[in-house]
Amino acid sequence: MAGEINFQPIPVNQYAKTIKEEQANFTNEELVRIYHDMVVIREFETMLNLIKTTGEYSGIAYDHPGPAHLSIGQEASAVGMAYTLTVDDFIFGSHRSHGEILAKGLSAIHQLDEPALMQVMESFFNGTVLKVVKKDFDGPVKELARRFLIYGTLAEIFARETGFNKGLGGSMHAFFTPFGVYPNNAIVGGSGDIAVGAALYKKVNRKPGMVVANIGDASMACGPVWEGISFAAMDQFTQLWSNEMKGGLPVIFNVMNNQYGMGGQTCGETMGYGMAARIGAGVNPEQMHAERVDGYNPLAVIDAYRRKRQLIEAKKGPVLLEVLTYRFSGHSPSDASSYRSKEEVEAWQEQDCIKTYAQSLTDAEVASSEKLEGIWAEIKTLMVDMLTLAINDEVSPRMDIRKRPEQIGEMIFSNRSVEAMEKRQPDVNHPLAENPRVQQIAKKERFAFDSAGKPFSKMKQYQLRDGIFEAIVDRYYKDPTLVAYGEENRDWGGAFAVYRGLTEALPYHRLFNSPISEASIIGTAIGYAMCGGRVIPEIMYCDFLGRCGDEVFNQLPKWQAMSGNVLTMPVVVRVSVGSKYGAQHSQDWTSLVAHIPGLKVVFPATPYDAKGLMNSALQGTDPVIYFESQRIYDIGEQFHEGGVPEGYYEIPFGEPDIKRAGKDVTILTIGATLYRALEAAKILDEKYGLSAEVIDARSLVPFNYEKVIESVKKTGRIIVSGDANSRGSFLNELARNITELAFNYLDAPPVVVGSRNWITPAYELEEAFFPQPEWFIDAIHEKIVPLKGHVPAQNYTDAEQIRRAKLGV
Ligand SMILES: Cc1ncc(C[n+]2csc(CCOP(=O)(O)OP(=O)(O)O)c2C)c(N)n1
Ligand SMILES: [Mg+2]
Repeated sequence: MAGEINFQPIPVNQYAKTIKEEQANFTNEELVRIYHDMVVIREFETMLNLIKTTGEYSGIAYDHPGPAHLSIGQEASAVGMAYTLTVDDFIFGSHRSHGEILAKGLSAIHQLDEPALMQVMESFFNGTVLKVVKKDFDGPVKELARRFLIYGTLAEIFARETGFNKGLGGSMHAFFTPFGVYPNNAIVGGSGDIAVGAALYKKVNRKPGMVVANIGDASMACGPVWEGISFAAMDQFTQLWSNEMKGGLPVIFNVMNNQYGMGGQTCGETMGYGMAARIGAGVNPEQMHAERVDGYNPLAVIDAYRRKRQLIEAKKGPVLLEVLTYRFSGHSPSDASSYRSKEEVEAWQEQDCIKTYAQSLTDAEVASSEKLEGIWAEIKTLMVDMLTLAINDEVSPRMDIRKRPEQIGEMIFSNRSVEAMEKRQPDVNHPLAENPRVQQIAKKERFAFDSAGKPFSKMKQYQLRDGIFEAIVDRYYKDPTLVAYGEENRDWGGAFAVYRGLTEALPYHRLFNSPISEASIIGTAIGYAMCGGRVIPEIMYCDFLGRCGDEVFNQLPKWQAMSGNVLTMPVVVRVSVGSKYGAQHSQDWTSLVAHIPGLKVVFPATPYDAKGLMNSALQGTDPVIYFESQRIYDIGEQFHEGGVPEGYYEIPFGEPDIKRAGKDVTILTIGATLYRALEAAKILDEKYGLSAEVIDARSLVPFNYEKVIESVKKTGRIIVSGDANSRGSFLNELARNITELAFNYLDAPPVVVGSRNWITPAYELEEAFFPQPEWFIDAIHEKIVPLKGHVPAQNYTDAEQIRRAKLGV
């Protein structure tokens, strides 16, 4: 049917109240407080700027080699954003968020009463930060808290252990959750999807407050921002989620539009939207309630937040707010700002938000200029005091990595065992026993073979997908915070029928379909976990990991340590390794994630292991990449005597498992290759009289080498195999470590039998690509011990190895 889409006007700088008019909404004290908070930010960053550019502040010399991305000029936008937010409202930010930390912190200090503030300060890192700022200070609690905020942030920037994140976050990532300040992100746009996950957490778990994603104008071109917006704007929140869950996500995308990326102008030079608020028009019928406000007037921003909060509380989020501002500081103190004219900067300085606001206060006789100057002078003294403390190596030491060299290593994982992230009744649709899938599984054979050793039919066998399902459904009934989502997770039954039955068991808000948006699937899961929830995001095919590269490589693994262990990250990412669908749907990228510090990586190949490892993953508090192979979703349990237990059990991460005992050669496998290795073992036994011990790695990270070394001690020979293409793979990592650790027991160097360094070809050609049983025999013959009468089909000679490497294939 012919028609047209109609858009609503998007308000631009509509605020026009005078201070006199605003005196109806603010006390004079509050109006002065706004000035105070802006000056705190200005002075804090002026101090950093001077330290970076001249090496001193107020006669105090200091060398800070790390970053200091300053927002001098933007103070009104930060204070306006934070002023009305409560401690239950969370903010996320960017690489340039010192101002937001301070503004939100000062807002929290203003709102919390003295006992609550003391409680926060006393409990944070057992009072370590408090101890520093309390010494020789006997002023009021609110002032103590202000010292605490400024010092904690500054010490963090200077990488001191007394900083808010033990010095592991630093300038671009500092945050302080007790005041509702959540991670700031050095990856431009990184908060775009993470913040949405925090809003999802609040909604699903009925937590008060909303979430603000503070992002730069240049981040409007970033994938995670678009994907976060798309996720937040899904119609299902209003159309499919029911009862109290019905309604939009409580999230505001706050674009701090200072009109520049690093040097590129986002208005025209590097973008085409003109005004960032325009973007809202295309997203949903509500146009995200988009609006541009004057970020040079704190009262205009506060006014917008008061109005937008009503929308959020009426469950009409998401909201897009463009806060127009300007920073006098370049990208960093070393930026000479050659891309903008002196006249432009000066014109904005003329309008300086602090100067203009101060003028309006004195004009309206809210405060005298002497009073305002006095406030500034007092803040300067405060900065001098906090700087003095923060650079004093005795009161503000760095982590003593000489004394405790493993300290950072100890912070990479939280390694906790937590049944439920919160104690309360989980939302479920029926008792587990009534679930159709549970009833169907009850009729299955939990061991693949009958008493005569004959396999049951595939339909009858309890399959690997059943093992994953059992662990997940069990956790759903234990942990009320658990949610799972991804593409086709709900009515489809999950992409590979793993979730069949979950739809009946769970309301929409605990299991739902996401947009086809891998960055937001993982990014929102990260935000969800940061706030205290447990989550299973799913990536339908391993090959799609590239679409969430930043989230998987930069965000998920790092925040536990970067937070100084303030955060945990109970995120179990299910990743399915494809088969049959060619080059973009069949890659095994275990090696990519195993390379990244901070991720645990497992790849079960049997139903027993699948259930036990999933139970461990879901009992833990660390990010886990849980690989599944589409080749074996329907495989039955062939190894664990008595079959897969019905009850709960855990398989510890990192423990390889001997699937076939032998004495002549060890074959260590990752994932579904196990079954090809077992076929090879059979051939070796029957044709060549060699007994192979087959070990299933099960985990990649962590990994305990002891069992493998024990095996090599016995066999003196080892093949390492998996479906990853061999160059740069984890298979090589295993081989190298085994060489080192078992050198004295080896008769030949460990041999890697991986996939070829090619594209994965069509299913019909796969046997030329993935390790086949005969490849093991060929490799043994060529590299380990000649097998009598064997004529290899694969070329495992050294010359061939060199030739392939030369060609890069
Ligand atoms: C993914 C990514 N790309 C590039 C950079 C380098 N970089 C740091 S800040 C910046 C400009 C960001 O501009 P904007 O989002 O407008 O924030 P602003 O710096 O103006 O506050 C760039 C390109 C980065 N940190 N992350
Ligand atoms: Mg910018």
